Amino acid sequence: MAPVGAPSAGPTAAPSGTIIPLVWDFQTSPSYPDQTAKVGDTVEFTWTGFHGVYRVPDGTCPASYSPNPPLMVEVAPETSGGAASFEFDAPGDYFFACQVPGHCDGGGMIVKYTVA
Ligand SMILES: [Cu+2]
Repeated sequence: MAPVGAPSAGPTAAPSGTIIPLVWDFQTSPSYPDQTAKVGDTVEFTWTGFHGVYRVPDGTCPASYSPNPPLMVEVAPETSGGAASFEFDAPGDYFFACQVPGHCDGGGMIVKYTVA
């Protein structure tokens, strides 16, 4: 799981931004439409099939998935049903793909967030 929220600032600490839910599943259109978010927001992926979440460097489906921070990071391993969160801590473009073989290229499971 990716780090989420403020690091142990006390029981009253709350996320500074908005939680953005995203249903993470195969797309019938080529892929997800581009999304926007603000610094401090957290995208919350949820899925019911066999999927995972990987931060990838750009809008291209990688040929293979292996960690190479900060732009290649496993946000969540492949699991049958699950949830994962990622907080946007800086402006920029963020891309996430499903690392299950065929799900990015064949299933449209890649999404872009432009964070300002
Ligand atoms: Cu998948």
